[in-house]
Amino acid sequence: MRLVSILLLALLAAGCTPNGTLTLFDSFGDDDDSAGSAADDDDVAPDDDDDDIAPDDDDIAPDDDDIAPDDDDIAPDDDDVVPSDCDNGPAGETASAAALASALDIGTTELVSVVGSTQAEMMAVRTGLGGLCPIIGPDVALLSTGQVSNIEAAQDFDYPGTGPDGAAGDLAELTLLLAVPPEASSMRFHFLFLTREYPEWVGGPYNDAFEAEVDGPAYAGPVARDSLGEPFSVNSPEVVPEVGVPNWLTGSGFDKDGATPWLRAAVPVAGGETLTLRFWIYDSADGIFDSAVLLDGVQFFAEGIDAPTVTQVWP
Ligand SMILES: [Ca+2]
Ligand SMILES: [Ca+2]
Ligand SMILES: [Ca+2]
Ligand SMILES: [Ca+2]
Repeated sequence: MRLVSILLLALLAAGCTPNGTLTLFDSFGDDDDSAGSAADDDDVAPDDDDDDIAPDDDDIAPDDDDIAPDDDDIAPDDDDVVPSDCDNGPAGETASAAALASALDIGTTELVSVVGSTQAEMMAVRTGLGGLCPIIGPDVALLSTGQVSNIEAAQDFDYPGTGPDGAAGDLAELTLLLAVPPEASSMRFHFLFLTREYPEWVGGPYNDAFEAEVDGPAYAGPVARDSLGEPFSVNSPEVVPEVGVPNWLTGSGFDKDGATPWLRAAVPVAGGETLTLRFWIYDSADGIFDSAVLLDGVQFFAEGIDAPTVTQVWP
């Protein structure tokens, strides 16, 4: 049995304040700034080249930078993907399944019913986790294979006696019955998977996983699969220690571990029908080294798609 690793984090004050989280999303803006910096670097090049042709080439680079924001504008909700602020409110609070549905930005006309994990301490509504901010609206839903109150302290939690090595009990889930708007042809939701199994147990048996499935008339089956076609786990290529944003996991409790960027799953839906959307996350092989998932922004769109997709939306 593995030793429980209790990582006592010194929560950096900057990482727990709006300023700290602003830093992260300023960094999102900094991506554009970085591109601008690159253009600035290019600006140096033309001077070195001291001919007219090179500056013309460099003019192309800023134009490329302009294209990136334009791409973001293509998806109407991507404008919402850049919150201006995120306040890491009080940690340690659990929440009802209904509160989680609200954090998922599901309208009252769309929510038929919601059922959460039997372990309330494995679910929470958060306004942020460390420097990670919501994608849509002021808050996110959090599911954990441990106690949500201990996440930022990197304290793993095993629910003993509930199955082999306790693993069977370390399951958190949220099941939503949704009424699809009549004009909708696709549904999207956003997720960010974090696991303390990274990197020690890559390729090992402790592949905690986040899964999602939809059961509806237009599509029934798994959604939110990784690039290998598998549930998101420590073995997913998308689980990484860094995404190019400094200190992106600072204060989350997963500082020394790995996570995915914010990803967006899309799935075909049938307008006017109802569907079941289920999220669940679980420890594998034993109940320790917890994993968690942030869920946000369940939205319907008129745009039709042929099959489920996953797209990175941040950074
Ligand atoms: Ca939200
Ligand atoms: Ca780890
Ligand atoms: Ca685990
Ligand atoms: Ca656990």
